[in-house]
Amino acid sequence: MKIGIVCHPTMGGSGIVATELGMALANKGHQVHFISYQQPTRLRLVQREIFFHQVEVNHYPLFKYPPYDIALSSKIVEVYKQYNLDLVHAHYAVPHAMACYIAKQMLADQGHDLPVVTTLHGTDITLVGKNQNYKCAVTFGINHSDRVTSVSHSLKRQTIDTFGSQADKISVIHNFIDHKKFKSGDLKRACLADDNERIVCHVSNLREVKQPLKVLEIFKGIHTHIPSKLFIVGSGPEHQKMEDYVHQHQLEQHVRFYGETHQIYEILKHADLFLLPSLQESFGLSALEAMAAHTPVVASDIGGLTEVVEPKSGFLCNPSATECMINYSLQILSDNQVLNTYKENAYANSLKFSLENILPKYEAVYNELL
Ligand code: GMT
Repeated sequence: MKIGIVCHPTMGGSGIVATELGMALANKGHQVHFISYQQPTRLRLVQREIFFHQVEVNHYPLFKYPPYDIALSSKIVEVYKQYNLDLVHAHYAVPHAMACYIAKQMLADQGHDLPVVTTLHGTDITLVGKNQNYKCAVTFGINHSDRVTSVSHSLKRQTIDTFGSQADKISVIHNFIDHKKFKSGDLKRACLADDNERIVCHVSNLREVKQPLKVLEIFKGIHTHIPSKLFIVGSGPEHQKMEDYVHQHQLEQHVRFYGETHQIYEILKHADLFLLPSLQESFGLSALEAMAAHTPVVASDIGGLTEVVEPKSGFLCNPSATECMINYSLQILSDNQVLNTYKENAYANSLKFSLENILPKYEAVYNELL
């Protein structure tokens, strides 16, 4: 198949899923065309069947907001015609579902049919999409996609509740992980922490919705009882507040900020615990990545996390329940045998979301449209 993938290219779950999906499809022999304003962060282009098409936006003094969506639609049309695409797959409804619809209509005008699949990732529904400024357009984009997939049952329910979408229009396809990624890398644990220390980890784009300051509070509670280090991977608007907290509580020797590193799998491989106290999380890809690296998870009991983190591979608490998260963390970290059991369970749980299990579900959706 010849598949166009439209995604947000920078760090963020939806772009990562789109990129990993595209690369996996190319590995299976499909031709994949990424269309975005920048090359997706995790995309490796050195493969015959992977193409990247950059959307250029012209700046003109008249435009306070350069019209990206129109440029994107035009680029989709151009790529469709040049490569004879079988379909286009939009990741994150805003603005991609609408841009794909416009491309579909432009092509229809010229006698072509471009099937559109839209995957809903989370904040495109729960935060941005339901905002009154976008809601009407997002509803339209979802309703006019040929197929819609959602990364969790929880997100599907929220989409139906918020946008009145038809239940049978949305297929749940959970996010996935390529377990082979954890087999490479030679970073030694001794480079990260002392033998007697536990390693706690958090990966996100450090926005308020992830409660990164709560991560620090929980870590402080853990560290009072068990010598440990906290590794923060990612960057975002809450970063400075986190640095201030670390300074105020004299945690400089114990908390390390790695920024947007590509060594995320190597770091996760050595972690003993992953914290994700988010206020909203339609899936929680970072929690799945942690579990695939044998790292148990303490997270919020909300959204898709309840589908991803099964009992025995971690604990879920109310997002505001700091003490609950500290206590469960201590329960996992206090005893080597308990920790090892949780590590094995976390890995076993992650296998349900393996690339091998999930990829055929996307291919089945595509096949229905051909
Ligand atoms: O919130 C983020 O980290 C970014 C956002 C995105 O779309 O890039 O993530 C959403 O999509 C991810 C991939 O499907 C999910 O794993 C995240 O749970 C989801 N984030 C939220 O729902 C807050």
